[in-house]
Amino acid sequence: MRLYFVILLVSLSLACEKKTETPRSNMNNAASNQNAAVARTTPQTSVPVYTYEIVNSYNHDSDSFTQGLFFQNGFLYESAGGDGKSDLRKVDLKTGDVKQRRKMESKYFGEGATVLNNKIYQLTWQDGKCFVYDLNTFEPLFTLAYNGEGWGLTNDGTNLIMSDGSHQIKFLDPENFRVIRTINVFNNGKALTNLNELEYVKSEIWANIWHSDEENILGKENYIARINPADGKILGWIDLKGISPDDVTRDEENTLNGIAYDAATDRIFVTGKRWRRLFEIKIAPKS
Ligand SMILES: [Ca+2]
Repeated sequence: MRLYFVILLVSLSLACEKKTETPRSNMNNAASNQNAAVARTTPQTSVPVYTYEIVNSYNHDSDSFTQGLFFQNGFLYESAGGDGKSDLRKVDLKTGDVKQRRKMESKYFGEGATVLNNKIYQLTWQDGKCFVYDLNTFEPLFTLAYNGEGWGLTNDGTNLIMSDGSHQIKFLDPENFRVIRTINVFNNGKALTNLNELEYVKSEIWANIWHSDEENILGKENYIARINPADGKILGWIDLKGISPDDVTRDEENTLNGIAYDAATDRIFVTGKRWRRLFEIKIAPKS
């Protein structure tokens, strides 16, 4: 009788553990799991933490699995991921309406995107292809190839800057995707993996970190890392805790992802996967 009771207790506790495990979809996790644990660390005390203020809030397509975001000539551009649902879109900021769209072939999963010299570059997650389109017409111009996964993409006006789910960021020749140099991002000496959507903001690389809501760098918050493009050093953290709690809790894959900077007006926009809103924010040091 006692043995039966012990077995029952063990079974119950195993069942409970299983239930509390976080189930994850296969979206964007292939390159991350191996190193996911190393990102769980405490913040460097010397690295400043910034908080945010919402300046404006706009509609965002809650069906768009945001993987790439940038701003150009008054419009927002977005690369949406998802199997059979991926596309590239030009969006009216004020209304959230899609003004122009190019669907990807259903076999491709759209990832990071950026514009350089009037060409839009759009990564794919696991197909090793970067599609290049004319900024105005969305007509395909050529296709570039790379090894490994494609996650985030931005540029510094000369080179493309790409993340692949690891702690590395590569600078690439926009003509042929040749790797010009690579920087490694460490936090307290440990690789900061899962670098995701990117944005080049005033000579810094800003990076979303996939599932930063589950990591322990700033507690369980959503945050952006500010990275020095010269050496990969972390210059600061932007803590976006609570910016869109409803979207984040609606589905655990609705992570903060998407940073766009409008240099012409010095505005910063952020959103997330399948979020209902896109926010213009200002940041300030956290007291
Ligand atoms: Ca971006």
